[in-house]
Amino acid sequence: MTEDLGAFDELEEAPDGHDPVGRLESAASPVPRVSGSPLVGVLVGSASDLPIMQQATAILERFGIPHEIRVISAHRNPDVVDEFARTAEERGMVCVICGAGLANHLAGAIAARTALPVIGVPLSGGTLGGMDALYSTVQMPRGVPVATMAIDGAVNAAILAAQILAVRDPAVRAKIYGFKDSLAEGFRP
Ligand code: RP5
Repeated sequence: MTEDLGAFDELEEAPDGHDPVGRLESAASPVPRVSGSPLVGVLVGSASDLPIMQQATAILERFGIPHEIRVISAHRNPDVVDEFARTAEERGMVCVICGAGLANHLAGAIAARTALPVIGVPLSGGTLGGMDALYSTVQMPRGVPVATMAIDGAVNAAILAAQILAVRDPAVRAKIYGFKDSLAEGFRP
C-alpha cells in the first residue's frame, strides 16, 4: 500500500530540504499525527482504492487536519453510506472527499444526503482508464453538486478540503499560503 504515494514522498523529500507544508509544522516532526474528531471524511469505494486515496490523507496529515478514512461502497454498502452521510455533520465534519472507480456513485450518494460540500475523485482503475468514473462523478444532475477533481486527483482533493477549512481557520489558511509560496518557488506536490 506504499507503492503509489508519490505526492507524499515528494512532500517529505522535497529538494534542498524544502518541505512546503511541513515547514509550517515543527521542523523536527516527520509526519505529524493528527488527533481530534475528524473534520474531513475520506471515503473510498474499495480497499483497492486506498493506494491513491491515501495521497489525500497524507496531505491532510501534513496540514494537521483531523480526518478519517473509511472503505464504504455506494453499491455494496448503501445503508452504511446513508448512515455516514446523515450523521457526518453532527459528528463535526466540514467536508467529505469520496474516491471511487468505475461507475462512481459514492460522491453523488453522499452529496444527496448532506449539506456538507462533497469532493469527488474519479479513480483510474477500470478498463476505461477512469473516464467512466470521471463522467459519473462530474455529470451530477442540477441541484446536487460534487466538486470533481481530475482522475486520480487525490492530492488536489485534500488541498481543496484544506482550503474549505481555511475559510474559518486562520492556522490552516496560513499553511495554505505557505504551500502556495512553495508552488511559486518550484515545488510540485
Ligand atoms: C469501485 O469499483 C471501487 O471504488 C473500485 O475503484 C472499483 C473496483 O473495486 P474492487 O473490485 O477492487 O473492490 O466500486
